[in-house]
Amino acid sequence: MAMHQHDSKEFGVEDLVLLSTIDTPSIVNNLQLRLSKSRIYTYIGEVLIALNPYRDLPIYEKDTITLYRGRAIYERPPHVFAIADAAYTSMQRFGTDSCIVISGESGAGKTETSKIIMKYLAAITNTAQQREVERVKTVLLRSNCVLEAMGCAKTNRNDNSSRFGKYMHINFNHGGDPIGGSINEYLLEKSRVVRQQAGERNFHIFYQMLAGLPDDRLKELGLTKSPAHYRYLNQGDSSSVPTLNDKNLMTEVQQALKAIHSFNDDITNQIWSILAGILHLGNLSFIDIDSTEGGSSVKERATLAAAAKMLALSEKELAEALCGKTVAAAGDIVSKLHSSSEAEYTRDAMAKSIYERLFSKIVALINDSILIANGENPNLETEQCHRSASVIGVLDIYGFEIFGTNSFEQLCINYCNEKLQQLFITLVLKQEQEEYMREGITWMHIDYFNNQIICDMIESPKKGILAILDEACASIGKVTDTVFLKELDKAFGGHKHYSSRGVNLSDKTLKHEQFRITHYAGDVTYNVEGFMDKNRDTLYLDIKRSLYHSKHGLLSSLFQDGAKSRAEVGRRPPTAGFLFKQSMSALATQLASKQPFYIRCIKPNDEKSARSFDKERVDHQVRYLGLLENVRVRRAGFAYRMEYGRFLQRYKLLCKNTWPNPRRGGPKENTQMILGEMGLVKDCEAGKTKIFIRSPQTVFALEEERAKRVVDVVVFLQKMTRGTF
Ligand code: AD9
Ligand code: MG
Repeated sequence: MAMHQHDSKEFGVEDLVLLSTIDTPSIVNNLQLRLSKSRIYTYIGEVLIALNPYRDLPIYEKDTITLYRGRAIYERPPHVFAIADAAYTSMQRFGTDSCIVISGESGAGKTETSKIIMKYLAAITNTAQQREVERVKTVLLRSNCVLEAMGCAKTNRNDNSSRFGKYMHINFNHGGDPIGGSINEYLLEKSRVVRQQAGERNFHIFYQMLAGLPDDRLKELGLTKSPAHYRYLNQGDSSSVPTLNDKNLMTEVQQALKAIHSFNDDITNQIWSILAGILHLGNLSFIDIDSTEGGSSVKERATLAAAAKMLALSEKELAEALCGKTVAAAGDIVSKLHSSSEAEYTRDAMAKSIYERLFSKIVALINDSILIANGENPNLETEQCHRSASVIGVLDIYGFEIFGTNSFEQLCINYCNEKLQQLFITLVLKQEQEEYMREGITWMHIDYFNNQIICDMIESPKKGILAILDEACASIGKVTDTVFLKELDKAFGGHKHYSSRGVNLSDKTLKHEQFRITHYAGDVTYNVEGFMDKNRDTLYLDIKRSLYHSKHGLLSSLFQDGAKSRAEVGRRPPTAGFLFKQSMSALATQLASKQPFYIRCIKPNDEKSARSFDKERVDHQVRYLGLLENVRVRRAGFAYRMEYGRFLQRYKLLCKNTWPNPRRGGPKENTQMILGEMGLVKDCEAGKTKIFIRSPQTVFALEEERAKRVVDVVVFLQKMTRGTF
């Protein structure tokens, strides 16, 4: 590590294992000191900690890229480029698939970090400027703004909060150039399409469309410029966000769509009309029909016409789909009319499902344009460059979050974060343990909080929260959210991480319809209301069928399942919770099969401020991210380790027998020779391929001595060239 003790006084240590006192306050102080000097990155071994600076720093330019290209992690100050380069190099050198897992709570900087990684990988590849590789790179980079427009929203935690999880796969050929890729998306928070809490917005794209489409286009779509006009956009009362320029972003989205060949003008226009249709739907309301049969009718006829036009349905078809449904009852198929509140529910279900499916379709279209079918990209010309040799995966998910009201979506999001934390624990510990074993060094066990217990509480088959929820949803009869809560109480009454009024009546911080989970990252109070409905996620077949029969090509393609026959009406599809659990488990398997690199993002304050450092908030994150344990495990007696070859290269000038070149022996012998000369042997242990160093002081001693000698060497060389020697 190119670092000196006096530097560390001024800027803090670059690797937390080098701290002289290992405790949480020292970690927090060190991070604070570094942030105050604009040094937002710090290591724990090869794990990168990234503080959100909440301002643009000039540290991602070309010259910085050059600085990090092809360098080992410890050769340069901590940086996300170093991690990206390590992932790339390990992939290229050893052909191993690697993945970069970015975690941290909402607003900590995951999405920004993932973009920086993509830019770095794009900048260092395709030096030969091959056309197809360039195209793949363009899609990989440009698709992001489309995904953000459709899948991010302003929340009370983050102006650009990811409301879906994203795992991006990039395929590289043997030459190390990106030749394809794919994006996996995880559970979009679709309830946002119809409902937003105070201070929050719907997905960016709606506001961008209203701000950015020319007036005549808006007119064709039947839209006005003002978000306040739409129920689906005005509930949060926060339609303009100072940090977002919706108009400019719309231009960017349009340009990006143009650059991705699977979106032609026709598809793009169809996307706008579907989105316009959703906004019109949101403005519909219903009145109860005063008759013995019950039922309801649409109040705003003009809005119905506008919605029907955008969705290419007749007004009658749309009204019927919203105001009634077909049900299977005792083997018979009967029609049932909706009350006005049922019709409102149906309207929202329709809007949510259209948006959700449109989002998945857009991801699929992006994937189409960079797909590697059977390991080959058909667009690539030459044989040697079209086979995928290896892969880098970048994971950017929604961060752990606590809102005023937390529902099923927050449970899924927080469960996803639990899974990642679990993976971090097993992989980081496993890797360390394996390294010590491989190198023949004795391993010392470190105690840490294992969140497996919380993962189990949520996902355990039959006994977990999601299983209990599924059971409640599958029961016949009047099972309500409250009944579901009672079941949870029964199952988790004595559980350390669970609480509710049912199990602890005296806890007045909870309401009767709430339960609390003590997550690894903090306590979250969930409101059970709507849990069952969101988990069931039923969309009446009538809705699917009418949208399938729409004349709107793209819309109809989203509802292929609407082609099913009436006989299939009664069949129950898998629940949202079940599907999410499955996708999380697949993701964990996927990540565990790769060489992982970790980036832990930290949010320095809740005010999105470039100047404030909220010690308590950072302290909390440091604790739950398990950074202290991470440092301890990493040190487990050895603060530092380096391959013999590297060590020799860096420190050979410290010993006359190795400078300028070793007289005899291999890197291992010469490493020991240097340590011997410096009197540091006692503090080190020799592994098979690496030297392990116990205390940070030894590294400082080596570095300081090296720095002195480097000056001597430079003076020596200068004298030599000037001939004054
Ligand atoms: V969420 O879980 O999706 O709600 P993220 O993704 O962790 O969250 P995001 O990357 O969106 O957070 O960062 C939030 C904001 O912090 C950004 O919009 C930037 O304004 C700011 N940010 C984050 N990282 C950086 C950075 N490296 N440089 C400058 C940054 N600004
Ligand atoms: Mg994000």
